[in-house]
Amino acid sequence: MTTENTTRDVITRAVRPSEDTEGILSKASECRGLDRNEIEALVSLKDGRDIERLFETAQEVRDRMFGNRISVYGFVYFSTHCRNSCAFCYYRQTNTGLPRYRKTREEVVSLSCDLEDAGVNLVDLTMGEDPVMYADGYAGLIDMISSVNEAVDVAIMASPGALPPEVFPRIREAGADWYACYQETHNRELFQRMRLDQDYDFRLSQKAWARSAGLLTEEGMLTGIGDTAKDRADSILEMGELGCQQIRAMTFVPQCGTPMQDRRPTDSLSERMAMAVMRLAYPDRLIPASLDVEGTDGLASRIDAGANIITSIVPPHLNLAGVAQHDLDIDNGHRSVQHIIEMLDGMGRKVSTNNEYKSMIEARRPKA
Ligand code: SAM
Ligand code: MD0
Ligand code: SF4
Repeated sequence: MTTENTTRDVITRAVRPSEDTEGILSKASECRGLDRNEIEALVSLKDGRDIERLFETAQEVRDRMFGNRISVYGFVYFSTHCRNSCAFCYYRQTNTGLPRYRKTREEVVSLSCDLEDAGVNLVDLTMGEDPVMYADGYAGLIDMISSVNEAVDVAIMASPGALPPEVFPRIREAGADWYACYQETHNRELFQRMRLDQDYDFRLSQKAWARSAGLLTEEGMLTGIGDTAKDRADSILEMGELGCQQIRAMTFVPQCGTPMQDRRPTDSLSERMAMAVMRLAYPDRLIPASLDVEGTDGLASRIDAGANIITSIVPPHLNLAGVAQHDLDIDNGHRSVQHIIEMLDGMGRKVSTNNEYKSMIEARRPKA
């Protein structure tokens, strides 16, 4: 028998009966990690009771690692201009006729201070690959990060798109703690259909370059883009093996004016199962529940999938957009820090203090 056959046999056997699921989950609940076949078996679960057990085990492991503390990230999408044309993204360059904005440094600093005062643990400075911010050797981007860093004491994440290697030390020196850049899929062929005209290896290398500069890194995958269970298992493994301290899944939300606008929206089950499997395979990683897919209605189910971070908190009435959900729950105040703190309270959970959050990231920060 070839190795390939053996592997396939193991996968088929592992996926089948619930006893096997229980076996995998009890190994996972002891934080002994998961191998490739076990990861694929768990993301492939179909039986409702098995899936419930998966979520319960993910919660147990999360609570053991992080107690009842959840950290909260404010989202500042400060420029919606972009030179790229990702097939899934509303802000792709060729989607003309939508209102775009670029906030000034003063606006971004003031927004970040407001988020800090409201109680976030981190400010995520996100933009499209905006040529204006990239001009003059990325001067606008670096200036934005260092201006926010001078004004706030909370952690900073930069989500500025793919950069050349030499820019990462400057991002770190400007004061960023984190660099986020999502591959979306680790299936090269699917990547090419999603991130049109972008280089797979260049994007994957971002995380290694960032880490060498002493930045914490976040990697992510999309579900509902034509991915199979095997693709999702591959992504979970690759994201873990890359050593990214924060890893995520988000369900694709179809966007008007894009080549994927007529795709049937999928529910969030695959996303939540992927999150739960990440939690079991990599117990100490930070895993976000994004409000950018189903708004606050989707919060509890993502906490129940093992998340320990809430992202895409957006203050109301400041004309800031989400990425996948441009306006859902923003101006009604549901994505405000205060409302999220109240929701967490109702779930018997507390927002991390900034000291707690800082010691959590210090323990994980790579050496430059
Ligand atoms: N422009 C930078 C980049 O692409 O890396 C940073 C921001 S980008 C807008 C952040 C992420 O939002 C993407 O990597 C993708 O995972 C997610 N996203 C964008 N459009 C989405 C959609 N329609 N549905 C779900 N997630 C989406
Ligand atoms: C989120 N809309 O967390 C944000 C975004 C970028 N670092 C994060 C995808 O859902
Ligand atoms: Fe631009 Fe990011 Fe949207 Fe791609 S996902 S089109 S890089 S903003």
